[in-house]
Order: sequence, then C-alpha cells, then structure tokens
Amino acid sequence: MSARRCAALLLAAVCVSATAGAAIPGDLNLDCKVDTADTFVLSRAVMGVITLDAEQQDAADVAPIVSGASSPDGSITVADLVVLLRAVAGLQALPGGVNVPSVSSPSGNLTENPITVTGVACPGDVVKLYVNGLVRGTVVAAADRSFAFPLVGIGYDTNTLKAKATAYGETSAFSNELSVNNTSASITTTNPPLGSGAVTVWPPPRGGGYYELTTANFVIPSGKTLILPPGTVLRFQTGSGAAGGGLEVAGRLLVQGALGGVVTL
Ligand SMILES: [Ca+2]
Repeated sequence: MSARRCAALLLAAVCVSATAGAAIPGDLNLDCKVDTADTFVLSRAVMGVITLDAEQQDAADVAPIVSGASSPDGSITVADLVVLLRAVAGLQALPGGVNVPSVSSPSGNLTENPITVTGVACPGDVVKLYVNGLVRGTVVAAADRSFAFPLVGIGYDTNTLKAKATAYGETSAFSNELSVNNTSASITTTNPPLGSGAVTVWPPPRGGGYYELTTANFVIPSGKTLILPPGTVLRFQTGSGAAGGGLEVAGRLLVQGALGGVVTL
C-alpha cells in the first residue's frame, strides 16, 4: 500500500511519499509501546525539528477521531499530536498494529548448517521467515523482543533472508534483507532439528556431507513433514544399546529419490 503523507510545518505543509506498513498506531519510536516518549518524537516532528521515516509516519497518523475511533487521513499535523497525548493519558483508545521486524544475524559467509536466524520484533508478534523469497517457517517473538529461528538446509552460494511480522490481523512490510553466502565445501550435520514450520527440507550437503542421527529415536511429529530431496544422505549411528539412532514417523516423511540423485538412508 502506498500513501501520500503530509506533515504540516506551522503554515506550510510538507508532503512526502511513503510506503505505509502497518506500524503500531502512536508508537513513533518503534519500541512496541505507546507512551510519553512517542509524544516527544511527534511534537518535534510537527515542529519540523525532525523528519519521520515511512514507518514512523504510519505510526504518527492517528487523527482524526471519527465516532470514537482513530481514522488516519494521510496527513500528520498537530491534530495527531493531540490524539496521541489523549491516548497516552488513557483518554483515547488506539487500535493495535504491527511494527516491521528486523533480522540481525547471520550474515556474510557461512560454514555451519543448520544456522540460527535471530532478530527483533514486538513481543508476541508472529514472525514469518523468508529464504530466497519463500516462507521457511514462523516463530513468535519473546517478551524481550528477540526471536531465534533454527534454519536447516540453507542452500549453497547466495541466499537472502528477510521477515514479516503479524499481529492484530495486520502484517508488516518486509524487514531488512540479509545476504548469506554458504561457501562450505562439505557440511556434516549431527541431529539436525526440524524447523518450526510445517515443512522441513534437508537438502543434500555439497562435497560429500551428510546428516547424521545419533539420538535414540528421532521423531517426526504429527503435523510435520520432513522432505529428503534427491542426493541427501541420512546416516544412523550404530552405537551400542539404545544409543543407536532411529527415525519414527508420526507425521510425514517424503523421500524424493531420482535417477542420478538417490537418497541414501
Ligand atoms: Ca513507543
């Protein structure tokens, strides 16, 4: 969604084009709370002392109030400041919203598999992780705003990582995008976890790498699917007693062998 945003500077009106996300109404400093710190930011913006970015403009547009409800009009003026002051004082309810998350690691060259993608979103928001434009799973942000997503089977060479957050029925714009370069010549993964999403893929490691299960019994739970694409090698430890690895399928196991790309178990 694209919108024209206008910030009134005394008698002059400055309009900027902005790509609206779905920021938390009133949360101008994007800390997931609406309080006096936000009124300070908005008052400085209305006076023209600072310029709000696109997400802040989206959060700032809380006026007018129509039939008791915030009805954003694409214009940011002192009227928005009045509404925000009343909201902070508990005199005006504002609707829920969602801030844009950020992903912070990993980046650069990788030699590990799986990797853990970390980042920040508002507490309780459902964060959807995208790898090369495809959803690879979801995770809920913790009370301290952090989230961590175990990602199994990152592809070779360049991969892009980014996220969206959902809360109160609103979905944010995309986060920042990280570029991750998997340069590993050979990767061996022991006891790889299943991703938090419904589907996990263990692609074939390059250069003779393989997956190894050393737990007594690795379980694919009901509702989860594990896909082994052509070329994947899955080894089971043959230790003594109960130490030997096993695979129990309560959900789905999809083994995708092909000519020239057998799956080895
Ligand atoms: Ca805030």
